[in-house]
Amino acid sequence: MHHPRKNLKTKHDDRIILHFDIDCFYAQVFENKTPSLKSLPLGIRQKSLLATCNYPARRLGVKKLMSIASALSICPELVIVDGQDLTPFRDVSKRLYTLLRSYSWNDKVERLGLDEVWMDVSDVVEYNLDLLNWNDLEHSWFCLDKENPERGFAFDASGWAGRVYGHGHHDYFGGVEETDGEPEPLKTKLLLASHLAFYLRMKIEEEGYTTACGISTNKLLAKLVGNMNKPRNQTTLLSCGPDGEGTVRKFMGSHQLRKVPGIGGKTAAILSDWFISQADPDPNLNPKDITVANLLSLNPPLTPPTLCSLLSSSSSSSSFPPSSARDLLSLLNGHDPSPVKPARSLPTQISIEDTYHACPLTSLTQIRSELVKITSSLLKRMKTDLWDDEKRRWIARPKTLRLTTRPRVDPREGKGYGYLRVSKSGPLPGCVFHFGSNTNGDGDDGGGNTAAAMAQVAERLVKETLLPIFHQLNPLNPREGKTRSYSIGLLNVCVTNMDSVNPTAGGGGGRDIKDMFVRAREFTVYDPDPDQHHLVDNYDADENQFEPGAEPLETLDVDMDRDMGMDAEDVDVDVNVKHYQHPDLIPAKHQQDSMMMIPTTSNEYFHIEDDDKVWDAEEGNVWENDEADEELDYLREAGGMSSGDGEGGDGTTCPLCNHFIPFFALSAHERFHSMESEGA
Ligand code: DCP
Ligand code: MG
Ligand code: MG
Repeated sequence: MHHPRKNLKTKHDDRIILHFDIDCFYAQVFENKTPSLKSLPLGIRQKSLLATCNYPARRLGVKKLMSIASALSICPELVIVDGQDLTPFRDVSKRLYTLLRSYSWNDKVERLGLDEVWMDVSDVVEYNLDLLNWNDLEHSWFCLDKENPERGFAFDASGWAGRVYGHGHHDYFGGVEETDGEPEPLKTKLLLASHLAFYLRMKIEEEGYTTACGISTNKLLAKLVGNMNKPRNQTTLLSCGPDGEGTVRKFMGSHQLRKVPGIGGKTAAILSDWFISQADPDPNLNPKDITVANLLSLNPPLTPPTLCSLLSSSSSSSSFPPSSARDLLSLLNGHDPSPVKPARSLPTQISIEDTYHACPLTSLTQIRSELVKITSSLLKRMKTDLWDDEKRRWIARPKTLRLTTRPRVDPREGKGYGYLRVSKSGPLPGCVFHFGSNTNGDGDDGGGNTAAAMAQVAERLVKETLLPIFHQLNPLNPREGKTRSYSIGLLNVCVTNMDSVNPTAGGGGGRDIKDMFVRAREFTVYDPDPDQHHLVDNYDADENQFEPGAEPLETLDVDMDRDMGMDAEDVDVDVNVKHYQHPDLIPAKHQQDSMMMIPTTSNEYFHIEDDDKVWDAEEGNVWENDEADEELDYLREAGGMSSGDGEGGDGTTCPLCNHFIPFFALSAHERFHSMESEGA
C-alpha cells in the first residue's frame, strides 16, 4: 500500500492553512442571545462543572472546566447558565462553518469539534500573490472570487494583519531575512493569508462571534500558533526566511510536551521520565514543564529506535511501530503533512444517545417512553440536517436504523466504551420521511402539523421497529417471564447509511475505496448528561462513498415480533476492544458519568471512561488523551490506515460492511471491497 509517510520527511510544505477557534464558544452563544451578559462574568454549566466561561470571568480567575463550587468561591458574582442542551451550540457552529466554507475555493474546510475550523487557503492565496501590485502595496485588492474580480476586499499589503510570531518582523519589509526586491513567496503568502484571516474573522464578527486564528503552513502549527493571542486576535507563524526552520523549532520547542496535539498524557509522561533520566535536570523541575525543546536538546538525540523502545514498553501487547516513531519526531519538529479534509455537506449518521447510569431504566414503560423522546429528538435533528426547507425535499435519506443499548454499569469500573454495548441495525422504515413533507409551508418544524406528525412517527417507529430490536438485544430469560426487570444504562438511536437524494449534495467526490477507508472518520459530539439527549454528530468526509448497492450494516427483518430470540450473529458486542484516538473527538465533561467518545469509523464509536484527565482542563485540547496506545491516530491519519499493520488485536470497523477488521488484515479487506465494486 502506498505510504504517504515519506512526505513527513519534507520540511515545511508551502500550503497555507488557517485555524479558527471561537472565543469562549458556549458563552458567546448565550451572550448573543442576551447581550447584557457580555459585561458580566458568565459561566456555562454542565452538571457540576463549567463547560466554559467568558473572558470577564477568566479575568477574575475562573477557568474552563472548573467545578461550579470552586468557580463560585473564586467569583461569587459569577452568572451561571445551563448549557446542557447542545442544540444552540450546534446550530451556531453549523452556521459559522457554512459561512467560512462559502469563502473556500477548494472546499478543504475541516471542523474540529464545534468551534474550530481549519481552512486550506493555499489556492486563494496563490492566486492573490499573482495579483499583487508591488508598486502600490498599500492599496491592494484581495480577490475572493476568480469569476468575479469585484468580489473581494481592499487591504494594505505593506504590513501584516494581526500579530506575528517570529523574530521581530512586525512590518512586512522589516526583518533580517530581507534581501533585495520582493520577499520570498512564502512570506508574501503568509502575509496575504493574514489579511484573509482578518477579513474572515470580521465576517464571523458580523455574525456576533469573536475568534482567534492561527496562520501557518500546516494544521499543527496553525492550531498551535492561534493560541498565542487569544481572545479576538490572530497570529501568523513566520516560518519563512533563512531561519524559518529555526523559528518553527523555537516555536515548537516552547511547548510543554502535553500541549502538542498528538501527544497524550502517557506519552508525555514516558518522554518526561526519559528526559529526566538522561539529562539529570534540576530536581525541582516539574515533569509537566518539560518542553519539546528540552527533549530535543538531548545528546545523543532522541531517535526513532529509542522512541520505539520507550513507547513499546508502555504497552504490553503491541510494539510501537517505527513509522509512528518517525511521525512523532516529525510532529515534535513541527512537521505535519496531514491534509485539511474536504468539507462535507451531510453527516454520515445522526444519532442521539442518553445515559441513565444514576437511575437505570427498569420497566418497559420507561424504556418505551425514553425511546420515544430520543426518537423525537432524532427526527427533529434529521429534519434540520437532511431536509431542504427551500426546495421542500429531503437532501438525503438514511437507509439504516440502529439501536444500541447497554445495561447500567458503574462508571468507576473503567471499562472501555464498547463494554457491554450491544447494537442491532435494520432498514429505516419509510414513514420517517413523511413528517418532512407535511410542513405547513412556513418551514417551521417546531409547530403545528409537523410537530404532531413527528410525534406520531416517533411513536410508530418505537412501537414497530425499535422495541422489537430492543427485545432482540435484551431477550427475556424464559424463567424470568414477564416479571423481568431491566437495568438499562444507555440507549442510542442512530440513522445511518445516508442515501444522497441529490447526487451533487454530498461532499468531495470519488468512490475510491482506499480513500474511503482513510477518510471514513467523523467527529462526534457527545454529552453524557443523563437528563439530556446526547446528540452524536458524525460528519463523514463523503457520505456518497457508500456504494448504493452495498448494505454496510447487517439487515434485519422489520417484522420482528415473531422472532424475539437473540441472534448472535446479528448483534455486535464490542468488549474491551482497543482503539486508536482520532483527533476529531469531543470529550465529555468530567462528570460522574464521564466518557470520551472515540469515533473510529462511520458506524462505531468507542469511548474511554475517563476517571482522571482525558481532557486537558487548562487548554481543552481535543487531541489529548491519556491512553498511550490511543494517541497515535493523528499520526496514523497522516500515514493512512496501513500504519496500523501488524498491531495484533487492534483494528477498525470497515465502513462498508461494518465488520471489525484487525489492522493487519485491512489491506486485504480493502482489496476485497475493491474487487467487489469493480465486479459490480
Ligand atoms: N467544551 C466542553 N467540554 C470540554 C471542552 C470544551 O463542553 N471539555 C465546549 C465548551 C466550549 C467549546 O466546547 O465553549 C469550545 O471549546 P474550547 O476549548 O475552544 O473553549 P472555549 O471556546 O470555550 O474557550 P477559548 O476561548 O479558550 O477557545
Ligand atoms: Mg474556543
Ligand atoms: Mg476550541
